[in-house]
Amino acid sequence: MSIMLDNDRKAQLAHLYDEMRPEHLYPLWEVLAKLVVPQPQSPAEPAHWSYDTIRRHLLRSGDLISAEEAERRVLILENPGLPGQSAITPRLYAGLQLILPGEIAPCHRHSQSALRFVMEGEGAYTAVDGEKAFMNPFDLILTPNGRWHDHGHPGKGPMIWLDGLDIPLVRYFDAGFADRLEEPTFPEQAAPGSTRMRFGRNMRPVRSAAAATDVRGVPLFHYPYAEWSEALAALAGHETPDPWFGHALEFLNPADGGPVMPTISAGVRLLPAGFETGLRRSTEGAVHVVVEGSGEVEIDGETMALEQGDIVVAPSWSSTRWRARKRLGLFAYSDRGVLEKLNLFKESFE
Ligand code: 1HN
Repeated sequence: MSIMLDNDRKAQLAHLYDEMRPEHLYPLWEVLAKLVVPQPQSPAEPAHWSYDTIRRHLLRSGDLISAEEAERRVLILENPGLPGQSAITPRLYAGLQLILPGEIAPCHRHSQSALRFVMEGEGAYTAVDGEKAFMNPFDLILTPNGRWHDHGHPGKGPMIWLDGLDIPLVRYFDAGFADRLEEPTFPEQAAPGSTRMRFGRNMRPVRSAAAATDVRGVPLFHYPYAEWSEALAALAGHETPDPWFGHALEFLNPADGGPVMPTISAGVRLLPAGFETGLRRSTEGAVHVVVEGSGEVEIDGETMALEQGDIVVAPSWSSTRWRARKRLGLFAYSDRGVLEKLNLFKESFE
């Protein structure tokens, strides 16, 4: 409290506080300045994980525990400013998942929404309500909330992907439910690729059973690298890069033109070799993955080197600048869609 009080009033107030505490009453004027800050002061810190380091530890865990035993064999990327919270930002979770040939990760569903961004391997799938999406490097796959999902790996070699979920956000809303299917895998409901045929080309089915399927407003769940990289490369050949984003595209939910899921937005960008962005801040907390190339990122004055597969988190209102040494391809997911819906999205450019 910044107002000046004489000792007598201070003592009387302290006495009042003592008597109020058992009644669960607390004076706002003692905490107001902490509650209403002039700008965001995220408890999350900017942080960087090298893919080689994560991969080494993840493969070691693969020697010690099976995907089925673990339910999901995942190493959580824990923000150093949020210890014990299984959070990479105050609203988002990130983890790296490993599945080995012959393994399955059993079927379950929950209120949390998830995206998978494939880091390496091929031949594994995620099944969403019984439709398999076979995964290739840098594919984006969604498991929107409430949908049954299991993973399996009939192919060869380790398969690693990034899981991005809204776990801290759902925890904050006290809105989490989950259940396990009795069977380890959901019965096959549709041929792989069926949903992409219907919704993956900016079109939607007319008068078929699929048009009426309850998919809770998020029909499409597979955005292959082969398609998004082609779109981004074409764009890069035709426009001058934006000073802060380079060439950038957001993945859309074809049903409403909004973010891929209500709680998670996702996009990709390409910075030409030698390109340096301006400084940008925003209230979105974002997790970035290096898809190709190398360079560095400066977050709140701290410079971090970037190689393929590296993962970086830029918390709300951190000041971020990217530098591409070789042509730099990035994937990112964030809570931007949530902030926009709540009229809390704000950004500034320098
Ligand atoms: C989950 O369901 C998956 O389905 C991965 O692969 C990570 C982290 C927390 C809660 C649920 C998955 C998860 C998760």
